[in-house]
Amino acid sequence: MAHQWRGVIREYAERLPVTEETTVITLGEGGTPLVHAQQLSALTGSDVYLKVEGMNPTGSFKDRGMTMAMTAAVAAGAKAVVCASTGNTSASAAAYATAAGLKCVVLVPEGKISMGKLSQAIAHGATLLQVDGNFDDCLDIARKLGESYPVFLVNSVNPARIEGQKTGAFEVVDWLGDAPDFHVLPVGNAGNITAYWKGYKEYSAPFESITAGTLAAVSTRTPVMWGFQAAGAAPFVAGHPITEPDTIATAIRIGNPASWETAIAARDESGGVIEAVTDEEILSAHRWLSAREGVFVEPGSAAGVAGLIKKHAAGEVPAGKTIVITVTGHGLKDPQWALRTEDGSEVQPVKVSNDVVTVATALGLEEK
Ligand code: AN7
Repeated sequence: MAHQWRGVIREYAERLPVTEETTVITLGEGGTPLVHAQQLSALTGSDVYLKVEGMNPTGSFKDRGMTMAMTAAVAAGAKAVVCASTGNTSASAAAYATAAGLKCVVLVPEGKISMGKLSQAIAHGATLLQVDGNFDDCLDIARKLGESYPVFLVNSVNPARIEGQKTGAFEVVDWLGDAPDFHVLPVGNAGNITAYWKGYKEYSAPFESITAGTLAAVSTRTPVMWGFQAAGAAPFVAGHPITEPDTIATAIRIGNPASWETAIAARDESGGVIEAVTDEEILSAHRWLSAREGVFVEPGSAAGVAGLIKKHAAGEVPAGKTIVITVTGHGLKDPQWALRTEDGSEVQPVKVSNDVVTVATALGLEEK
């Protein structure tokens, strides 16, 4: 019989800090498709898969962490939650706070979040404040609010978020039967690279199960982690925080990542890299995904694919490997980019009169 996915907490309860008594706040997140990317596989000679996180309830990977953070907020007796966000965290926090019956405050950088994400936060009834500053300024304020005021912080500095997000790695291994050789993903605030690495490490070690005793490791290995930042917002490449991050990929327009040390650890322990891709490379990968793979993502989500294509061009992608790329958020979050052609002009749909012959002519079709 078909199995209804129960959300990441119930699916992975034993590996998360919850008990049977925990009140679980879920919208059914996780269980997202691992799509075989035919054209990227043909390009590289490796088996390339896309973990399509846009299929989560609010359209991004943030939901995996938010189910845990909101569950923790309820357990702590919180009445209100707060987050800073480039957009996706706020959309997710607003939805999960609604499901939990909590008030939600979101701080976003003025003018720098996409309309889809802004609309989600408003739709779910969050109190949204546009701060005259960037994401890093917003996070600074959110942390201070969490410390000194009666609001519960649900940014990824809250360890519950990382716990939830590590389930992405579990799903990849459960689906492939082992860890991939490489895991590629965009890096912004660096919570996700931290979480995936944690998940992969946990799955590669024996596990003390409460119900079943000591279980063997699920995977035989851990992947090499490859993270990619936008060139104008690449503090890990610079080696220090950036005060004025800038990129069209607003999701990852972050100059001072909160999970700095754990991201460096993921990179170094896995023998991986964190490198930069330009906005042009991001938009080109965005176009590749939609036009060649059939997967529509938001620009920031394409940074990992841009990185793989760039490294392939440099001769640095080995053939015959298994490569998973997390594409982090849905294309409908920020759809305007698809309507720009490669030379930067706007796509204009062709207008025709209401008549089959005119339409056939416009299509270059001849009558059979
Ligand atoms: C689509 O929503 O930081 O490196 O406030 O929305 O874990 O931060 C979003 C980040 C990648 C980077 N892709 O992940 C926020 C926020 C998308 C994103 C990232 C984000 P992290």
